[in-house]
Amino acid sequence: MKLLACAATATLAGFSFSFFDNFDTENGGVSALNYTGFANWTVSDGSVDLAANGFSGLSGSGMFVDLDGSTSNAGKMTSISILVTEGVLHTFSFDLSGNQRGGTDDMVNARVSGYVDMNVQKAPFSGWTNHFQTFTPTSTGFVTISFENGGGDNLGALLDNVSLNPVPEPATLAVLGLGLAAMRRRRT
Ligand SMILES: [Ca+2]
Ligand SMILES: [Ca+2]
Ligand SMILES: [Ca+2]
Repeated sequence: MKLLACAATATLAGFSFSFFDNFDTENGGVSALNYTGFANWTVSDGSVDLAANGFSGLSGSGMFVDLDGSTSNAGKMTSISILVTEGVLHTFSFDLSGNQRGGTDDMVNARVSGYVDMNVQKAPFSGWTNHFQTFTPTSTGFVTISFENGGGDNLGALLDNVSLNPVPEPATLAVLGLGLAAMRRRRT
């Protein structure tokens, strides 16, 4: 029985992987057109720009991403692989701003492979807003996050603060696991 309790604890404490990126350490804090040097992302099918605080009057965001780069072909950003656990509620969240330069509304497709497929429309001069969706994986394994701006006028919606986390947070789950183990011990 004691062995079983330990196994339960280990499983619950195993939901420790989470993803967060605010882009603030990219490229030494310097803007870059058609940037591909991301720590956690690859860019395909076009380009994106890395933008710094002060870009088009935006402040307080550190670095962020213009989802339509400077090659007249908006790129697709795909994250590194992220481990998700079967049956555990996860929250996928990101901040998106209008392009702050004009033109038509931008349409952004945001995905977590296999689980989330969101389309967000951003008016050019709309400010930062948070978007999120929860999902429960049907199997334990790796997923990727992706963002793709429609069009190719070099004026893309702006992206920051991307996260994917289990709910509740890993620390809470570990405590829960310990509590469960204690309950089982008391029962024997
Ligand atoms: Ca940032
Ligand atoms: Ca651009
Ligand atoms: Ca655009």
